[in-house]
Amino acid sequence: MTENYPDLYEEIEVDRVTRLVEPPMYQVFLINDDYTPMDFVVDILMTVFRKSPEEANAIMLLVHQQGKGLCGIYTYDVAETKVDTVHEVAEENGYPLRSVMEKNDL
Ligand code: TYC
Repeated sequence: MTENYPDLYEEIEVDRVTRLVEPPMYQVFLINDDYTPMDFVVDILMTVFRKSPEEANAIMLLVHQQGKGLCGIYTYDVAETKVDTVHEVAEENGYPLRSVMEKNDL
């Protein structure tokens, strides 16, 4: 079929290869501050980042002690939504909690 349409074959092949390329991934971090309550951060980690209570507590303590901690690695759109959700929920509750995303260059 496509042997009669070499251009079409090439397009299909390019499309197939393009789809196999993995999308760039983004690390999402929480940033420590002096005002957001620990329980609130644990809650964010469970609800926004789908962590277990134990994982959420461990990440919160790491952020509290080291200033910054990894919460997950996602595609651009998902990472951006996580960051926006953290800021929205924090603002609604009057806390200065910040989240940042960084391209994961491996
Ligand atoms: N440092 C905060 C406190 O002592 C807790 C905290 C942890 C805040 C992690 C932000 O991303 C954060 N209440």
